Amino acid sequence: MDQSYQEYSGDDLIDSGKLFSRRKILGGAAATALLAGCKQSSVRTLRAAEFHPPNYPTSQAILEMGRLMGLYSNGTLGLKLYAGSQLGSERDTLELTTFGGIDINRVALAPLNSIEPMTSIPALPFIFNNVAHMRAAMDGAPGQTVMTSLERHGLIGLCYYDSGARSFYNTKKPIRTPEDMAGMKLRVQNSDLYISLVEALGANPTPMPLGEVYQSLVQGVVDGAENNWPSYFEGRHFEVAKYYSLTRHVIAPEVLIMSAQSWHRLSEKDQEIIQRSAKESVPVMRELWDAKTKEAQENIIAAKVAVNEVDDKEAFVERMKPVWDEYVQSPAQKRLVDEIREMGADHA
Ligand code: GTR
Repeated sequence: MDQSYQEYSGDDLIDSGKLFSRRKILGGAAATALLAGCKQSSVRTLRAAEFHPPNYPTSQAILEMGRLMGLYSNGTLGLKLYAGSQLGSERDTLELTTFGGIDINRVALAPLNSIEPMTSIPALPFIFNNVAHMRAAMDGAPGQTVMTSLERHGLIGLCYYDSGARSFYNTKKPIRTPEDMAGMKLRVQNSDLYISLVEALGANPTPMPLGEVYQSLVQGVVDGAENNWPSYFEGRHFEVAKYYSLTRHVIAPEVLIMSAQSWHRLSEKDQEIIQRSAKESVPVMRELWDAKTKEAQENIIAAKVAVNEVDDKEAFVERMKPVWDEYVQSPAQKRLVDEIREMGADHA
């Protein structure tokens, strides 16, 4: 991979457990530099934001996309990646993206949930049977429907990246049944859907940015959180919260979006190159993701984290009925749910 596209500022704090706090240190200065704009030249350099560190699969996939953009445009299109949350939380960068301050952004569906109700559907608990089901649905018509829904918010969907399955972890005890979660204080992403999900399980949700979770676990502000293997590992949360219970309650993808303002400034040819490069970065991302998940699992198990399966997945599924009722309301949402469910038959 051509590292010349990798223009983040280098000193990633990967071992410190403070990785996700980087924004507090660099955010202001980096954002000012960013908004001051790039130098005029014959190369159009798009600014991309990524919360995760430079070595994370999503960051590497965005860099691959930049490499492909350079290749297909004979060097007239470039990409500058601001990885490691230099530009702020996903919520902050999303706002910047909608008005064109950031061109390309990789976000989870959670921060989009409050903006566009269709994005809640792939984030519904237990909607996908497994990762293969999620990949098939999001690569197909359901994924396209969700992307199209973003356009009315000034966002162009480029492609989906994997995010594995999210499970609960905490500092107290293994979670085997929903009853084990009663009264637990759990960090959630800033999304009403996640708040409802945790409440339906009898626990107390605390929305906060990912960058604050490590300290909050240390200080007992929260008892736990939920995430996939790589984020539980990269954020060093496993050092503090030693119980990881495989609820696999959400298998939502992440999405690479582009500011519609930036998009409409490009020629049709450049738009095609960007679209093609994004699509071609997906298999690269998936390979890196699978490897990262394996690495995270091995390290977490070696660190003597107590990993457990839940007693009965159906008991958790059962509790999610009110969440579905609350977040699946419009006919378009219902159609999307049906379409995704139908595809599940091939991925039982
Ligand atoms: C990670 C995901 C991030 C963010 C984070 C969180 O798995 O890659 O985009 O959603 O979880 O929990 O805030």
